[in-house]
Amino acid sequence: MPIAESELILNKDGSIYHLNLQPDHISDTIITVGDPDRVPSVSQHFDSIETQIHKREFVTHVGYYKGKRITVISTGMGTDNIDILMNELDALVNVDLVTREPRPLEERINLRIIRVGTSGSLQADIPVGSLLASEHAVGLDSLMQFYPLVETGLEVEVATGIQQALQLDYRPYCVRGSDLLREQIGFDMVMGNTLTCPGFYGPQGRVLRLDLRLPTLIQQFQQFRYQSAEGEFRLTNFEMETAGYYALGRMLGHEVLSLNAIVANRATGEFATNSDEVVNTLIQKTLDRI
Ligand code: R1P
Ligand code: URA
Repeated sequence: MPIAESELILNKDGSIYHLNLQPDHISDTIITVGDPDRVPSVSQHFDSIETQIHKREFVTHVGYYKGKRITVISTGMGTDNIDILMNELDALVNVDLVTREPRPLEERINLRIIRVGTSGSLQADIPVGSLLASEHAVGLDSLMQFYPLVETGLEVEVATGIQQALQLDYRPYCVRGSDLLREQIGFDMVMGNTLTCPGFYGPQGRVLRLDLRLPTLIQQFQQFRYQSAEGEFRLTNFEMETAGYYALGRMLGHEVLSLNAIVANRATGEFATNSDEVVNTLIQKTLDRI
């Protein structure tokens, strides 16, 4: 059955609705960033740029880095945008946009997707300026209320432990990212477990003028521990997309890694004075290792 026009929406030129891209814009390795202005910070290192396209917050440059074809795309903020990004990227490679039929299993393409983003550390021993690779992500957002994500026993136990510790009305979801990509690209970085929040202020425990429903949220996340056969699990950092990437990556069959430039430390109250430099170091390392 072809996918209906209302479900798989194409623009007049045949490009996919939000990303505004055609299948030949997609390389097998994709770097994603939140901030549209970070796309040129990545592509400035390319030997050549063959395509530049944008629509809304989705800015895309396609080019070559040391002979390797790379697509870099911005997503804006939040897992709602990651739902759009991951579904449309997957459709570009795994659905025939002319017949609107999903490709047969044996023709499916597995992408490698690497998020290069900023993040706030929860732990005093992970200072600003650190580079952190997310081993697991815990989603506090609602995206997985709408998909049948299968979690491992450990993931369910961690997520349930967090729900109980914070007395949340709902169970967060927990997903491990790509071990392969983490070992290849993040091998010398801090290994972390990332909390993906549906906001930057209240959901990350920031108080400006509004009181919080969970006033001790930061301390409870800092202190949360889960003992497993693999060792002690602790939560390390806050951001707003990783769990959505990891969950949709698992369900769609793509390898996904989230890399974090730590620009804030919520335990010490610091913000990096050189945040652009930290992000640029992460970009350079990522490009050299993919
Ligand atoms: C918040 O300032 C934004 O920064 C982080 C968060 O995940 C959120 O998107 O990532 P980016 O720097 O990639 O946008
Ligand atoms: N991005 C976030 O989501 N939180 C921070 O503290 C810093 C960057």
